Amino acid sequence: MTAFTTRELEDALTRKLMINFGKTAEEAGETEMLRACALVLRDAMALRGVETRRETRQKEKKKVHYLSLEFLMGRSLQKNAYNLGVLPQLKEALEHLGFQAGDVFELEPDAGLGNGGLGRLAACYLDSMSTLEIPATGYSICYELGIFKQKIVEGQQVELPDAWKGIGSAWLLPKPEEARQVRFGGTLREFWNDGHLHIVQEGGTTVLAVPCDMEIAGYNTSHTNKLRLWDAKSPKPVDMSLYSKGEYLKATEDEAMAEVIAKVLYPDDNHEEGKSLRLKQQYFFVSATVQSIAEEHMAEFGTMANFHEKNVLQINDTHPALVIPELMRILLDDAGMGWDRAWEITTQSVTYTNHTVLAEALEKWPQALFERLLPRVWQITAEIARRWEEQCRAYFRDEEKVRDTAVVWDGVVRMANLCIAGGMRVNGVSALHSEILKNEVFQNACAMEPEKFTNVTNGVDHRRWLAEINPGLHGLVCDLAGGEAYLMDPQALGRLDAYADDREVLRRLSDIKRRNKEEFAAYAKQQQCVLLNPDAIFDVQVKRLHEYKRQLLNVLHIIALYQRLQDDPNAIARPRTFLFGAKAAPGYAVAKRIIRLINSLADQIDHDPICSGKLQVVFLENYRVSLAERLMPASEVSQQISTAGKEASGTGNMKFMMNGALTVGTLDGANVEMHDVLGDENMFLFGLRSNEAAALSREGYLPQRLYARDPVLHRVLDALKTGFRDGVSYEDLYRRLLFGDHGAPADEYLLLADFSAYCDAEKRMAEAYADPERWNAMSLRNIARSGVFAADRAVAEYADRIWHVPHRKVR
Ligand code: 26W
Repeated sequence: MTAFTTRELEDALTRKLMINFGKTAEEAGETEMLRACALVLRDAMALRGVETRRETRQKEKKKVHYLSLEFLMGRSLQKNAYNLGVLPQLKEALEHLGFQAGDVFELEPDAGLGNGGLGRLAACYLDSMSTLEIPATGYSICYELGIFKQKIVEGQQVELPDAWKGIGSAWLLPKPEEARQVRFGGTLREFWNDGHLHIVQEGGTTVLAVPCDMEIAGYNTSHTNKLRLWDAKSPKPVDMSLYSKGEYLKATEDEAMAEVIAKVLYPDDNHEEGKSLRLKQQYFFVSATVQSIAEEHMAEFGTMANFHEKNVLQINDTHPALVIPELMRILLDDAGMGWDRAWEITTQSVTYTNHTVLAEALEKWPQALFERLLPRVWQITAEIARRWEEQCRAYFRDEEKVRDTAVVWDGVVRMANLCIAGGMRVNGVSALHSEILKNEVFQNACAMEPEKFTNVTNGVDHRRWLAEINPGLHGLVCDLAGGEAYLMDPQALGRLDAYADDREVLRRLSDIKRRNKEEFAAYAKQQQCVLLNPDAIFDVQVKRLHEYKRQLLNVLHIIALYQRLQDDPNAIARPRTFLFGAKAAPGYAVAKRIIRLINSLADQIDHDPICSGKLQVVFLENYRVSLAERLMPASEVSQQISTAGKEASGTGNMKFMMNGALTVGTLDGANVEMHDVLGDENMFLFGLRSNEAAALSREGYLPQRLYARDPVLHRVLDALKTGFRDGVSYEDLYRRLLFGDHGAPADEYLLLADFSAYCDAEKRMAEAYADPERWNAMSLRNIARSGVFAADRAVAEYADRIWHVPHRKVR
């Protein structure tokens, strides 16, 4: 391994500054220094990447291709330096050259190429795949604009564009020589030649896909994978021919269409819009990816017959589902295979992970749009659908079930069913979620092919989410759990369990948390001009804003606390600070109203002297990876309160746990498995179980009765109607809960049903906090038992049970 010394880094940085910016270190600014750091590390990783790929080729290793429309990478400088083992040297080199390392790191924009959980999961898995020495590549779109930047103006969310590439592009290596053409529209012409039916697509438009590669270094290994981001360009030469034919308008139209494809990440999380540009994005990135994988395979093996033995294509939710017909197209039209052989190879190459059960997130495309945009892929999809339907009909002999499992029905293409038909495995992301997939959402398909369905519970990169962001806690873990071994063996965290009654250890743990809270308070003051009280319990809910995640339930409870304080100013023994961070999809009006409500309530409490030093609500602007990295180490309570059955897994819950926060939560997603290792005594569970919640929704639920019967709830809901000192009424939310609107049933996510149980859980939590020794012991056990939620464990499971690729061992 080429580990740099401080001196070597200083020299390399100095040279980079001169070569790229024509400046000495004294003349250079922080931004130039940041870029120089990125370029120096990129060079080192590129060399390792070449070596990794050479060895992969030479040993003919099987490769994993991880396709995702989202990779929420966050910042890379500290991470890469850490994985390369040069973080201390880099910091020192920067200081020697007259820079503050922290200030330089802070300038790096987040690569926000994702919405939330699904995108961040992909980023954590890239780290683990490199660290476990699995030959793997991630594929996505090189969006010009990532997830929008959120500003709060007069309590409301305003979206600003996130042009991250100005500095962020320093990590990217564009490879224009490896560009691929992706074709849209046109018509098909069929002809016979040499006894074969040939099909060619004529006319339409072509878009150039230019790869921009980002190297992904593993920890404690020289194994380096890459993330390949496709940029969309107009193929100028082709368009010039249109010009000469006089089709000026068409030529410019095509150019505009080409470049708009990679313009922006769709900011909708768990809500499918059915927009044609989104389908173009999906096919653009899928086609470029499959072409590049197939070409590389052909170059190496000269045949596609063994493609499935040397490649596995993992698709992150249904967004890249077009890989199935696209791989078929290449096997049929380019490799000249027959249907059955092509189908066998495809279905042994593709594997699908589902990340949501929300009906509105299930991707469906109008057949007419599909057919017009992707004529050949449509033909193949229709044939896949026809054969699958035949198979289902023969198996079920029940038209209702045939309809349910169909890939194409009533002029609609259903992507999840396409993935089930064309994939070798289908998995959910937590035990409960996978059970719901098998027994409910995909019940019929699962009856037909039960062996296809499995579970791999999510995990998070514990090197980033513990060691890197929480150096104090990392130090404690090293002292108690056998040094840095846990970095490669997350289950070693379990050794902390033995210290749960060691007062000295618990005191250290509590000091670390205290210092982290103070640091976060200083950051919040500097960023947002809010004064956080480090003596208060830091009670945190950060995640995308969605009704099923029930930020509104959290708010209802805070209003109840506030009203109690009005009646009795001594009602709260322990000061409490409730922190929220959440982006709402720009078109999700109710979510935006909830953000405004949080800000109205925060303002009310802020201006009420009774609350001073006792109760505080803060909405943290622009929640993103780099903010989460500062917040997790300072958090004490983790709010994971989704309606049971709705949150596929959650991964924030794991990050909080690793950093010693205690969970107030429902038995949903991976909270169930957290409960398995923690027991009732180390978390604060409450509320309906998923079967109970489903039954209640099914059997007709009457929130108005709860409103009539529970005086606390009654008063809280009335406060929504009245509003707060800013004069904004939230009668719309009040009505939505009690009466429903726009076809949504009253209180669809059962907030009122869980309200009193939630208040009780919060009360138990506050009582536990009042006993610091008990609290710190619980916190320590949370950290100790979080090893199972490391991404290394999850990726090893994928490798063993789904991808069938060897890997470096983790425990
Ligand atoms: C088509 C629009 C759309 C966009 C994004 C639909 C669905 C999505 C994602 C699947 C939403 C998502 O991020 N799901 C989250 O995935 C995480 C990783 O598995 C889970 O931990 C979360 O529970 C799940 O909500």
